Amino acid sequence: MNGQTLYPRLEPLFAQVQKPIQYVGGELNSQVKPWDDVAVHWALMYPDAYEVGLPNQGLMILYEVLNERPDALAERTYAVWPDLAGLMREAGVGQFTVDSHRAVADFDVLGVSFATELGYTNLLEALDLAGIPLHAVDRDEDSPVVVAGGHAAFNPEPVADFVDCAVLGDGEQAVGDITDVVKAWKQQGRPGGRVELLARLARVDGVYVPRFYAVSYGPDGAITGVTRTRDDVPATVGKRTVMDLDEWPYPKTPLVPLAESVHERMSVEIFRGCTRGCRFCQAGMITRPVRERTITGIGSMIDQGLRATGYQEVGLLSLSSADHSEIGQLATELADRYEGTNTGLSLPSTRVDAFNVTLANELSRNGRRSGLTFAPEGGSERIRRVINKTVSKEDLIRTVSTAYANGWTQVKLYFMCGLPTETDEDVLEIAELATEVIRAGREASGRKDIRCTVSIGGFVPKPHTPFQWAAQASAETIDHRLRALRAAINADRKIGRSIGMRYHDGKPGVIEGLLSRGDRRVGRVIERVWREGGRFDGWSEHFSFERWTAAAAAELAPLGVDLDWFTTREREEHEVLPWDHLDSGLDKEWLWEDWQEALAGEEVSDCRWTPCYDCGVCPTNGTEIQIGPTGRSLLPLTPVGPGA
Ligand code: B12
Ligand code: SF4
Repeated sequence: MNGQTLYPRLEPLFAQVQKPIQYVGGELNSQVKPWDDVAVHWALMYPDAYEVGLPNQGLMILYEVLNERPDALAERTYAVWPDLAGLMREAGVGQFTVDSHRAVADFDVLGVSFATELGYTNLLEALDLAGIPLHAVDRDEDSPVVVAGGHAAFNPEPVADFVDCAVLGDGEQAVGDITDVVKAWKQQGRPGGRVELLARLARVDGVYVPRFYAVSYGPDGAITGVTRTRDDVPATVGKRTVMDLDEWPYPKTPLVPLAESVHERMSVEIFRGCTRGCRFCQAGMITRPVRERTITGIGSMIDQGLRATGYQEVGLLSLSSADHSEIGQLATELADRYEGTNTGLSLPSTRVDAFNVTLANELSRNGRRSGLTFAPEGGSERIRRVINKTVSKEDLIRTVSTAYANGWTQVKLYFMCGLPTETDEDVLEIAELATEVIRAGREASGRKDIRCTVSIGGFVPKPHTPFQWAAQASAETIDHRLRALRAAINADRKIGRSIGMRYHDGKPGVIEGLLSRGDRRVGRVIERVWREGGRFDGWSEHFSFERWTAAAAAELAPLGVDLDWFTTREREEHEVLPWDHLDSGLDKEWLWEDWQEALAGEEVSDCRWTPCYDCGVCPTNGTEIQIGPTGRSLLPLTPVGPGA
C-alpha cells in the first residue's frame, strides 16, 4: 500500500550506522499528515547530508507552504551517507522521508533543491535507492515527477536527463500551481499518462520540461539551437518572482534540528534579491529585483519564530543584509524588545561600505558579540572594479580598525581567486591588505591579540551573470596563486601569526564549473561518476577529481569536446549558451555590455538608489524594486526567553 512506513525495516539498519539521529525525524515543528487525507504528496529533498540540508531556508519554506494546504502533504528526505546506503541496498529498503519514513517512490512529486551543482550525484544516488528510473524518459506514470528548483535550476541542462521539470525562481507560488495541476490530472483519471501531465506542467509559469526541447550542436561542439518539440509549450521559460514577501512570512515555525547542523539559529530572510551588481554573483543577478520585508513583518516573524523554536539567536538573512533600508531602526527596536533576554541578533557578512558600528553594537546588545565578516572579494582595487565591488583600501582599513577599536577581536575577510583578468599581483595584494588590517587594528585597539582570517574561494563563472562568457582559471593557476599568497602572508612572522588563511585547492571549482556552464552532454559525465561511486561531491573527503576528469575524458571525447572546453574556454558574444532559452529576465545584451565594462574596469551603480539602467528584469517580469522606509515601527511585545 502506498505511503506505508518503512521504519520497522529501517530501524535495525540505523543501529549499524554513524549518526543515526539524522534519519529518525520528529524534529520540533516537523509535520506528519495522514496519507489518505490529501490528493498530492510531495517529497522534498535537499541533496546533501541532513546537517547541511535541514537548515536550508528554501526547503523549509516550501515544506511549510505545502503542508498548510489541506489537499497536500510534504515530507523531507536528505542524502543518506554511504554506510546506510549500502545497508539499504542489501536489505532492499528504498530512499525514505525522515518525517514518517515513507518510500520516496510512493510520492507524486519529488522536489529537489539545487543550491549547488555539487549535489547532482546525490540526486542520482537517491533516485537509484528509491527505485525510480534514473532517466526521466524511462519513468511511467507511477513514478514521482522529479522537479528541480533552487538557483542551480537556472541551468538544469546537465541534469536534464534525470529531472522531469525545473522551476525557475521563487518557489512559494510555483509549488502551489504544480500541486493544482497534479491534483487535477489525478482526479481526472490521469488522462494522457505522464506525457500529458508533463505537458500541463510545462504550461505553468516558471516550469521548464527539458524533454520538450531539442538541442542541436555544430561541428565545433557549440550549440546551434534549442527548439521546442511541441508548440503548446513556451519557446523560452521565464522565472517566478514573489512580489509581496510580507504575504509569505515563511517559515513561520522553523524546524529545529535533532542532530548537529551547520546553522543552529533562527533565520529570517529580511529581503530577497540584490541589485548591487557584483558581477560574479549569480544569486544577486537571478533574484532581482530587491524586495524588502517591512520592519513590522520582520518583527512578527521573529517573535513567532522564537516562540515556536526556543532559539536565542536570530540571523537576519539576505544577500546583503546591512542594505535593508530600515536596518538601523530594526536593529535598535529589536534590541530594545529583547533587552535582558540574551537574544542575539546577527547579520551574515557585511559590505565594508554598509558597516556601521552603532548597527553592530545594537545587534550584539543582548547576545554574544560574534566575529565580524566582510567580503571585499578582490585583493586589489583594480580587480574590485572589474567585479563591481568597489571599496577602497582606505575604507576597508578604516572600517576594520573601527571594529577592532570597538572591542571586536576577530575579523574575517572573504576573497575570491581566479577572477577574470586577475594576475598574481592582484592576489598577492590580499597579503598586503591583511597585514595592514592587523597593523592598523593593533594601533586602533592597543591590543596585540587581534586576529584576521582571510578565507579564499576559487571563482566559478556562472550562468546568467556578466561572467558567463569568461574563461575559468585552471586549478593549477588557482593553486599557484594561493601558494604564493600563503608565502607572502607568512613572510613577516610577527604579523603573519595574527592572520589565518582558509582556502581549498582549485580542483573542486573546476568540476563545479563544468556542472554550472555545462549542457546536456555533461549528464553522461555525471552518470558515469555516480556509477563509479561518486557521492557527496561538496565534501573534500568524498570528492575525487580523478574520477571526474576520467569520466569527462571518456564521455566527452567522442562528442568532440572536453573539460577545458566547458571551463577554461572564453565564449564568443553570439555563442548560443545552454541556458539561453531559460529567462532570468536579464537581457543578454545588457549582460554582454556589463561584461565589456568589467573588462574595462568600469563600475555600475545600484539601481535601488540610482535610476534604472535597464538590465531587463523589471519590464520582463512586471516587477519593481520594493524598498522602505515604511515609516512603521515595531509594536511593543512581551518577549520570550530566559530573563524576560
Ligand atoms: C545567501 C546564502 C547564504 C546567506 C543567507 C542564506 C539565506 N537567505 O537563507 C548566509 C550568509 C546566511 C548563508 C549561510 C550559510 N550558507 Co549559504 N548560501 C546562500 C546562497 C548564495 C543563496 C541562498 C538563498 O538565497 N536562500 C534564500 C532562500 C529563500 O532561497 P532558495 O534556497 O533559493 O529557495 C527558493 C527558490 O530557489 C525556490 N526553490 C528552492 N528549492 C526548490 C525546490 C523546488 C522543487 C522548487 C519548486 C523550488 C525551489 O523556492 C525557494 C523559496 O522561494 C546559496 C547558494 C545558492 N545560490 O542558492 C548558499 C548555500 C546554500 N550556502 C551554503 C552554505 C555551506 C552555507 C553555510 C553552512 C555557511 C557556513 N559555513 O556557515 C551557512 C548555513 C546557513 C543555512 N541557513 O543553512 C552552501 C550549501 C552547500 C551544500 N552542500 O549544499 C551554498 C549552496 C553555497 C555553496 N555553493 O557552497 N548562506
Ligand atoms: S530593470 Fe532597472 S530597476 Fe529593475 S533590477 Fe534592472 S536595473 Fe534595477
